[in-house]
Amino acid sequence: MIMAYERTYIMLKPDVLKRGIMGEIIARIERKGYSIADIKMISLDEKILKEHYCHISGESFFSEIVEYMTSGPVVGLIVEGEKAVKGMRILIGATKFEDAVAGTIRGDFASDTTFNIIHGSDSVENAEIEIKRFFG
Ligand code: DGI
Repeated sequence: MIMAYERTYIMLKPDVLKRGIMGEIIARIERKGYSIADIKMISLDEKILKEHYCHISGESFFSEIVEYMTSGPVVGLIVEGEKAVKGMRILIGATKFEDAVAGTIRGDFASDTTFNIIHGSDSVENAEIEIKRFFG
């Protein structure tokens, strides 16, 4: 069987630490069979957010995203496993609050589209860019 072992960049947004749900989120990632290759707490600033979220930096809600994402530390993770990029996106769930179904991380924990608690890279190429951006 051809295996597609990948790594992806996952970021637990500030309310994960504030709400004390980091353990539960990481447990779900591990239960799916992925491994945590690296982890660190990071304080973001507007400059790095404009880079990371360049595709939405012109949107009306962007200032709210910056305010949220700088409201406390985030936890950056490198997650590895079979087709981890797509698999993590499925486990994370939809971007919009109303579309995130029960059983996904956002579906079970997010309180709003802005406060959607977790980020996951959307392609293998972006995963490498984001890992470099946040882990150096
Ligand atoms: O890859 P995603 O995080 O699922 O989605 P994205 O890259 O399109 O957007 C980045 C983040 O921006 C997303 O996690 C939450 C926020 N966002 C996206 N669309 C909206 C939004 N926030 C608000 N308030 N309203 C939106 O329509």
